[in-house]
Amino acid sequence: MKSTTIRNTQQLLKLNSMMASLLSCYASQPIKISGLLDYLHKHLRVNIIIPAVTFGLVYFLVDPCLYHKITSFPQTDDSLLLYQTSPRSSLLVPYSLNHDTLLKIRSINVRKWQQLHQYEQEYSEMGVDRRNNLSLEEFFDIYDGKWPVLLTDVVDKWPAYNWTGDFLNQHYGQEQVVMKAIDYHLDAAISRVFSDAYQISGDPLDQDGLTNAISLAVPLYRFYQNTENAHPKSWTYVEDELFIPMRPELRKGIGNTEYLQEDFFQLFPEDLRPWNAMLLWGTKYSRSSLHMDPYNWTGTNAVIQGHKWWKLYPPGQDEYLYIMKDRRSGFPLNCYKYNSVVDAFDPDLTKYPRFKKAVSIVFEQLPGEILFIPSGWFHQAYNSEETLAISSQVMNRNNYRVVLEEILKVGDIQRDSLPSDIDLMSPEQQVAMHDIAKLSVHQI
Ligand SMILES: *[C@@H]1O[C@H](CO)[C@@H](O)[C@H](O)[C@H]1NC(C)=O
Ligand SMILES: *[C@@H]1O[C@H](CO)[C@@H](O)[C@H](O)[C@H]1NC(C)=O
Ligand SMILES: *[C@@H]1O[C@H](CO)[C@@H](O)[C@H](O)[C@H]1NC(C)=O
Ligand SMILES: O=C(O)CCC(=O)C(=O)O
Repeated sequence: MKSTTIRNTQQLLKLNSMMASLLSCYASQPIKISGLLDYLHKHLRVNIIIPAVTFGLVYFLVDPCLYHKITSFPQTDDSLLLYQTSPRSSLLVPYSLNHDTLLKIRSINVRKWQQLHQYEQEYSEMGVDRRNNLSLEEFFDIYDGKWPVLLTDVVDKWPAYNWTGDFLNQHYGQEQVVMKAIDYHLDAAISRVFSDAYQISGDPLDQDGLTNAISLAVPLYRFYQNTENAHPKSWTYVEDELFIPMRPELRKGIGNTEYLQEDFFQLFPEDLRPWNAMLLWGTKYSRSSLHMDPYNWTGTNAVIQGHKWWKLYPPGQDEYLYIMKDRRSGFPLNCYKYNSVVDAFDPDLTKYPRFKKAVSIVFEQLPGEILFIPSGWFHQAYNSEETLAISSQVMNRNNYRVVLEEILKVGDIQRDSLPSDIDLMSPEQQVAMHDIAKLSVHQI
């Protein structure tokens, strides 16, 4: 029998994975730490001695994937209890993200990182932190899937950080792009300025809450010629998902980012995988709609040039946001589309009074910064000057459950077509099972 005395945090952290697998054996009942230690002793033949002084740290041992099961940590001497809410969340039953639980997990992790940093680190609870040299572990613990963050030392390493409007116009001016246009006197102005445009969509209902918007396909130079002509109620915005991915020389301009390396979307068959480098080039005053990203994924937005203002709404405020009902993305692997009818940067509070109650965090993003928007947060961007940016997304350990639920919820894949042992599989295996999506989609 091995005997180990835990003397410091480092050693405690090493026990992490062992404790995690043990905890998963104990669904839905409170566990006494002493019970766990007995278990370790009996089944794994290890004797772990945890001196009282480190005892309070035991809760750091729990694997992040299991945190969602734990709702509170009453911390008293040796009867430290780990309360678990429910058996491991099952793909076979409906699920929805619980922001309060995520905040609890975050606050536990905050204590862990403050101890590791000798309490120097401040974490914002009302706004957004700007971070550099952030370790992957701290990123996953504190921010990813839980709270937005701006990283300041990622984009400056991408060749794309050198892109300018001139460069894009010179090389791609004749190429077609998808552009949103807003104008008070829409038809006249748009057809005057963009005479060679063709309209992709002119139904204001399709424009996600922005008044008088249409979507056009135009040669890029047409947009570029008019970037100076923007007004608060008349502006244009290139929002093109395919422009960069279709051009390998541009795609190469976006660096591999360690924070985006774990991406389960790559496990989807290629024709179901979302495009992951959207060109966002807007004039002053241009903006996105207030929306949730497809599959409620974790979105990223890298500003190359210009300044972007953001309003981000923590999850759980649907009742204040006037979300359009029954809309779908129409992607090969379909999902619901959650878009608000409210323009958060110019809200009509007479028409949408409940919107007053919605709580958001508001901040400015500077060139060279990349923003991570956690799963489940409604958001809207506003370009306070001409701004060039690239957005992307990720599915990883911290949000795959949300993404899979959004896929299952639409019903193109029948929940009961999933193998009954799917909950025993690793997250990667669970995601890869959605390959059967291909079959379902094509059969329908
Ligand atoms: C995705 O977002 C919508 C809109 O807020 C919400 O109703 C839904 O529950 C979310 N999905 C999950 C799986 O949490
Ligand atoms: C970045 O963080 C690591 C520890 O995570 C540290 O060793 C290194 O010195 C830091 N680098 C800079 C430039 O701050
Ligand atoms: C940007 O361009 C400058 C000048 O051509 C070059 O020195 C630099 O390495 C480039 N930066 C990146 C990230 O490619
Ligand atoms: O920069 C913007 O306009 C916001 C883009 C965005 O939110 C998105 O691509 O989902």
